[in-house]
Amino acid sequence: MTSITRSSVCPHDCPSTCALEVEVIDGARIGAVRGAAANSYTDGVICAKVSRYAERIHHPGRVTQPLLRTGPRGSGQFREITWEEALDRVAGNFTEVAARHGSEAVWPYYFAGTMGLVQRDGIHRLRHAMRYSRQNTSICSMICQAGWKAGAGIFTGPDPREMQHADLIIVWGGNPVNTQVNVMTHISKARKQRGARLVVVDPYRTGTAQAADMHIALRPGTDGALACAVMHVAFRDGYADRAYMAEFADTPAALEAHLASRGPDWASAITGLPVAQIEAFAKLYCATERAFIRVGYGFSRMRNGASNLHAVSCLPTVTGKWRHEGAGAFWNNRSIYHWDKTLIEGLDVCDPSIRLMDMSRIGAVLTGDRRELGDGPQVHSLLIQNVNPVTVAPDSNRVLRGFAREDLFVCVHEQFMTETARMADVVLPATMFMEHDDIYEAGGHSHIQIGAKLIEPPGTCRSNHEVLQALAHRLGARHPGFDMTAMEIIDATLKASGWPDAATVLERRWIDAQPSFADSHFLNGFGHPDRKFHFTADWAAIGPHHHAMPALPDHMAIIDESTAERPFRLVAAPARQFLNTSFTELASSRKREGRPTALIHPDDAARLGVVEGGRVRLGNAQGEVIVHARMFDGLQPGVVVVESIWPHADFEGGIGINALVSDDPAPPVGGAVFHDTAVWVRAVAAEMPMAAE
Ligand SMILES: Nc1nc2c(c(=O)[nH]1)N[C@H]1C(S)=C(S)[C@@H](COP(=O)(O)OP(=O)(O)OC[C@H]3O[C@@H](n4cnc5c(=O)[nH]c(N)nc54)[C@H](O)[C@@H]3O)O[C@H]1N2
Ligand SMILES: Nc1nc2c(c(=O)[nH]1)N[C@H]1C(S)=C(S)[C@@H](COP(=O)(O)OP(=O)(O)OC[C@H]3O[C@@H](n4cnc5c(=O)[nH]c(N)nc54)[C@H](O)[C@@H]3O)O[C@H]1N2
Ligand code: SF4
Ligand SMILES: [Mo]
Repeated sequence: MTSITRSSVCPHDCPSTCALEVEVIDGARIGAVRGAAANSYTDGVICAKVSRYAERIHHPGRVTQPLLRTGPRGSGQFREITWEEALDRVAGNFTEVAARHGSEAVWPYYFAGTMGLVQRDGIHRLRHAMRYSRQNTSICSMICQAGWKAGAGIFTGPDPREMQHADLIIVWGGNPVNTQVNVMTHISKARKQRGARLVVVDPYRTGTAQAADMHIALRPGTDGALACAVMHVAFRDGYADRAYMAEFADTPAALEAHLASRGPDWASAITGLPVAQIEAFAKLYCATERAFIRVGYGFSRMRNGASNLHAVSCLPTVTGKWRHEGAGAFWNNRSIYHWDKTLIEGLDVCDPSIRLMDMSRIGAVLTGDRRELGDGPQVHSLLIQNVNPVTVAPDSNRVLRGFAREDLFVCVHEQFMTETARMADVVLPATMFMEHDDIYEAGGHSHIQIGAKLIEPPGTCRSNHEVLQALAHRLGARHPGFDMTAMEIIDATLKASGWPDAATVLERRWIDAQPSFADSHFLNGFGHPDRKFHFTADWAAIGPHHHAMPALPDHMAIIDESTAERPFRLVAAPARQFLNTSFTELASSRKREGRPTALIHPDDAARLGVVEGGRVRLGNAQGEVIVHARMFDGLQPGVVVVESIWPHADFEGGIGINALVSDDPAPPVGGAVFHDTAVWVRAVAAEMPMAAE
């Protein structure tokens, strides 16, 4: 047996984009997977689920041959067919549907199951070349983007590695212990070396909150109110940096006047937090020069999420903290890479007049909602890569009704028989990241990396790029990108974007694209044309649904507020051992997660007759879900948490948590409101609690 260590990059949808060291055995199999110690962000640490990657890549359940549906849709009955037949069927359907209904009746649908730019985004090249319907890619970060852009105007910020130089770190609406473990690495350094304090703002006591010095367990969807109160205290108690604001902010006087009526008393009533805790938090923040706010995605998944995120991003501007090392706020670095994506995405053949539909509303799209379809044709054909919408998209019952349509043709290119693949007419087997070439940027740090193919895939798996090439050939789609290998596209894209070529990046292992201290701390100004940070958000410039949005930071009262009939606010936050629905196929991850579980406050449980381990039904107008209850006092009464995303099949009743989540698009540009749901909770009566698995 020979074993060598090769470099790779974690492709999963996680801001950490870890630099990996992979043991390759006999050139054919994967052994241990470790974090690269030499990468200053990864710092030798990766999450447990990826360290067990051999279990995923060599899993006996992988799809390895093209499959054709033979039974009723969703029955799981398929037979193996050749690639020739599979591709002919898919291309044949698309050609026929486009001829009969127009090209917009075909909807290529994708997301970030892999974050590699070539394999993830290449589907746009086929879309644009064929004039197929466009996709508003809203499901994950659209709401954050809108909120951050409104204030800072550009997607960068202080180097996340600077957290080690902070005296206070605030993890706001994120749970890095579960979702991006490397953040904890850098926080730990600050705590060890500087005695830094950690504050976590999260509706429930997550693993991250458990590790914190202060946990602010607010009601979901009320971060705008909390941020306003902190800024009110800054103005009230002399911590507002007026000189900084005079130079770097648009409307400080208007903000101060507006906040006068938004103090801790006002925020306490909205957030459910004690006034004393709000005061203590505000004081700690204001009085600490090196205060670093790590902005998570979680608190944006609300109808008022963009407004709340903007409010939080105002804090370091009011207090002038951006100027200091280890201080400011950081959400995402996507602006620093300045990619030229013409070749990857076929931007040169994109016609912006082609219909754009919201991916988070795929249930609405497939059931004929004219708000998405406009006056265009119904969607008759789907090509799906790197996403599992049957399980992950809002309003699962509607999504399932849409996928059940007999007149819909569905092609799913997948690694596993996901619940979406089960609904397909044709399933194509996909490679995993160590079986193809790709290039990666990082949202949560600043490195560009190439992950090269390390081993051959099982069976006849093909990469996304190869499938797109083969379909383009059959459909007559023309673009230079279809005639190049993935590595040729990587090389050309690097050069067109002003970076070193692929050979250089491979040799150096990564390029650190972090801007200078001055630029990332906005010492030369922010991303708007006036170079100022905007307290007064121009929502109309960001998206069409801006009418109800407050220009200045506020509590925007449009969340799915609890009522007498639906007295609980549900948060459906990510589980530690799964990554969205990836890793739900691993026995090891499933065992560690246990089973779908509702965390419920003991006072609520007592009132409802819910017992530890007992079954509870959660519901609203959209559906009902059954899970097991766990007593948990790390949240406010009236809040319930179900960690996700278990497949529907793991729920008694066969329908999972996203049945309860609404597909209302969040203002101003859309985005799914996964943690903004009011539900009722009932004990499932007259049945004995079942033992934990
Ligand atoms: N293990 C694991 N890792 C993952 C994922 C996964 O599913 N599992 N998913 C990946 C993906 S796609 C993404 S986008 C990232 C997301 O990673 P994060 O940025 O961590 O965002 P979320 O996971 O959506 O939610 C994080 C936290 O937000 C909290 N939250 C919910 N509502 C509110 C609120 O109103 N206010 C505040 N302050 N907090 C709130 C939730 O309780 C949760 O603890 O993680 C990635 N990493
Ligand atoms: N309840 C609830 N629902 C949520 C969320 C939540 O917090 N709570 N989070 C939401 C968020 S933030 C997101 S981003 C979405 C994510 O939802 P998804 O995008 O569906 O999640 P993933 O599991 O990351 O990836 C989807 C699929 O991509 C496949 N895949 C990976 N690499 C490749 C490849 O190279 N080629 C092909 N063809 N397939 C590949 C994987 O096998 C996997 O099945 O879920 C959303 N849904
Ligand atoms: S922390 Fe995120 S990027 Fe790093 S190995 Fe785990 S899933 Fe991949
Ligand atoms: Mo995401």
